[in-house]
Amino acid sequence: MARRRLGGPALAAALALVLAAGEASACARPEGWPDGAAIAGKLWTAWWRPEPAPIAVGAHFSVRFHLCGPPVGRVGVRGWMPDHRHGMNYRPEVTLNGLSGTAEGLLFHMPGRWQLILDVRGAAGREKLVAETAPE
Ligand SMILES: [Cu+2]
Repeated sequence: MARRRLGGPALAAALALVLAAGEASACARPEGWPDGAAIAGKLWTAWWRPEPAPIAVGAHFSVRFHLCGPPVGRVGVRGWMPDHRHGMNYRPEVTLNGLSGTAEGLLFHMPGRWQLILDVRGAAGREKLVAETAPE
């Protein structure tokens, strides 16, 4: 009977995947948040919520987010309408405080399907976290 040993780099990679999955699922909703949604990536998981909620067409809103994962150097936040292939007419300003942050000055100018995109960068890498949403 042939026996294969799982060891070395393969085992390390498998363990890293399991640990990453465990970390992502362990990313709890931030304390004090009444609601919010999570986007799970490979390196980071983000909780986010709009303020005010729900998002209204043609009205400015902010997005609060909290990330679980390795240290973050920069987070870009933008909106994208995949069906129309265009973004917003506004560039939000992001304030980052450790793994938490706020993006201000977002506006979805059309009804329909929008994606909220968090472009997260840190020493560990870069990841695009995409949430599906729609203004009411
Ligand atoms: Cu559009």
